[in-house]
Amino acid sequence: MKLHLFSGSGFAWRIQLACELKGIPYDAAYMQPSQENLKAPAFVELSPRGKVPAIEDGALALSESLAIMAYLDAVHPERPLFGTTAEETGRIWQKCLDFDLYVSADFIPNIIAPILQGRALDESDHVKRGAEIAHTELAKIEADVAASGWIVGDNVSAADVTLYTMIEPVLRFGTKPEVLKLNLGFDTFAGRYPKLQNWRQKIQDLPEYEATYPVYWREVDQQMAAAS
Ligand SMILES: N[C@@H](CCC(=O)N[C@@H](CS)C(=O)NCC(=O)O)C(=O)O
Repeated sequence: MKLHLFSGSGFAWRIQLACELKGIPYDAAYMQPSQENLKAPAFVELSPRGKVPAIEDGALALSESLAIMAYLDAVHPERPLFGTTAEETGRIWQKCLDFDLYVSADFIPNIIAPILQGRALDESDHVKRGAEIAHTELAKIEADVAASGWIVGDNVSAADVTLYTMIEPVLRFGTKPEVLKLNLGFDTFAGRYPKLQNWRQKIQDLPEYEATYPVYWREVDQQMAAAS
């Protein structure tokens, strides 16, 4: 199987995590995230909206991270990511869709994109409002973490993978030194959301996690560590 991605894409990170957790081998086809590459006809044939991730598995080309995770879970049923009972499957899908349709709809355009594109300080009211909505959503998620510490049920599932790969970019970019002055409240995440902090740690402690950490993030981390 070939996975088309660029490093730092949270949506592609989902597929890397899913593959590692399930032990599915794949070839990572990294691309530069330019519009020229993403909207090239050959890539649009694989991913009609010209977005990563996309996979090629034999004759099948598939895009949309949730669809790819569901496909992989159906082809490789061991270590299920979408539950083992009908109820669990429904609850996991509910969370995945809730995170994608509502939470990510705030995180990406209101927080991550303005910071990444260097316009957060110019659009501070917009970003602060985005952070307020984010905290309302995070508080709801915190209150709903399962007794096991996972989002649904007793095991890591697609709901954890879906949420984790959205929360990490918000925490990484929302705590950049230049945006701290906006007081977005992400630097106090651990104290504010202890269950979610514990949940982050559970994911980071998974033996499969390390191999999925975005290559580009690791390079930047190493440069920053060397400079300090
Ligand atoms: N709903 C899609 C979202 C994919 C997505 O937005 N990917 C971003 C990278 S994180 C992308 O390829 N953006 C490039 C573009 O939109 O031109 C999924 O779940 O796979």
